[in-house]
Parts: sequence; C-alpha cells; structure tokens
Amino acid sequence: GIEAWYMDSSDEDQRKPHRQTPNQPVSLDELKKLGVFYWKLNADIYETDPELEHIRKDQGYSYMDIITIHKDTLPNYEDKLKMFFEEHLHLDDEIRYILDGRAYFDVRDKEDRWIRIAMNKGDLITLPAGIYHRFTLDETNYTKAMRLFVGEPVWKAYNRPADDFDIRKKYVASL
Ligand code: KMT
Ligand code: NI
Repeated sequence: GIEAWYMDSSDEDQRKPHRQTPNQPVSLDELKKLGVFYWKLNADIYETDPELEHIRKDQGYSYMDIITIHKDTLPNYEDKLKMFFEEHLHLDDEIRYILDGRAYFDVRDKEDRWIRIAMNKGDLITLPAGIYHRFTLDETNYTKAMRLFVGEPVWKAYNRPADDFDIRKKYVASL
C-alpha cells in the first residue's frame, strides 16, 4: 500500500520526505476519513488492465491522458512544478495513477496539518473535490502519471484561500 505521514515544518527542499522524528504515520483508514481513496494496480499492464477498466467503468472515469513530469518532457517544467506545489483545490475529484517513477501528494487533515502521501508505480489515488492539496516530485525528479476524470476534464486550480466555494463548504461539512 501507500505510505503517508505527517510532515515536519521545515522549509527546505520540497522534494525531501519531510518526516517528523519520530515518524508520525497516517493510515489508509485516516486518509479515507478525509475522502482520499486508494487502489493498487499493476502498472506494467495499464494499457490492457481489466482491473483498471473495471474501476473506470464503476467510477465513471471516462477521460484519461498521460503526463510525464520530467525536465526534458514537460513544457514549462519549472513553472508547472511551482504551480503544482501551490496549495490549491479543484471543483472536481483529482484522480492520478502513477505508471512510473514516484511523487508526493500532500493533503490537509481536519486540523489543517499537512499529510504527505508517497506515491509509487502502481498507486492510484483520488483526492476529493474541495480538499486543499499540492503535488511535488521527490528527489528522483521523474514521474509518469495517468490523469483520470469524470467527463470533460477541468484542470482549473483555485489557490488557497478558496473557502467561499460551495465545493469547499461541502467538503468541510463532510468531515
Ligand atoms: C494537481 O492539480 O495537483 C496536479 O495536477 C498535480 C500534477 S499531476 C501528476
Ligand atoms: Ni490539484
């Protein structure tokens, strides 16, 4: 499964793990309570995987594309990474499936503390609409991810503060 932990408060390199000492792990169950869901899949067969097909049908993930985040493949790499790491929310769920490499998703818990979720090859995660979150590469500086979406994708991110959005109020009320 994925590993998650509460972050330290240091401002150094976002690509470092930022664990506390001692480590403060966060369980899948605690993530579920925040509306964060997780599947483990076989990324080696993503093009023909019946399990992925099943999840997509079940959840209505009709749209998909693949983004390779690496300095040589992603246009405006530096700017995009900066944007991804700005704390933000979306009006829809954010669904990401790591096909190769690694990355971190950080999400806020109920008390507004940062939880870091370490994503490896084969990890599929869904972040609920309205949750404050951010994304970063780790020190390996490379990930290839499938982006899934219910219907036509809307990539628009609203940086914090975005507390007046209905979707934010709805999310907070769900906790
Ligand atoms: C987002 O909105 O946080 C992202 O799209 C993150 C990068 S996609 C792996
Ligand atoms: Ni996002």
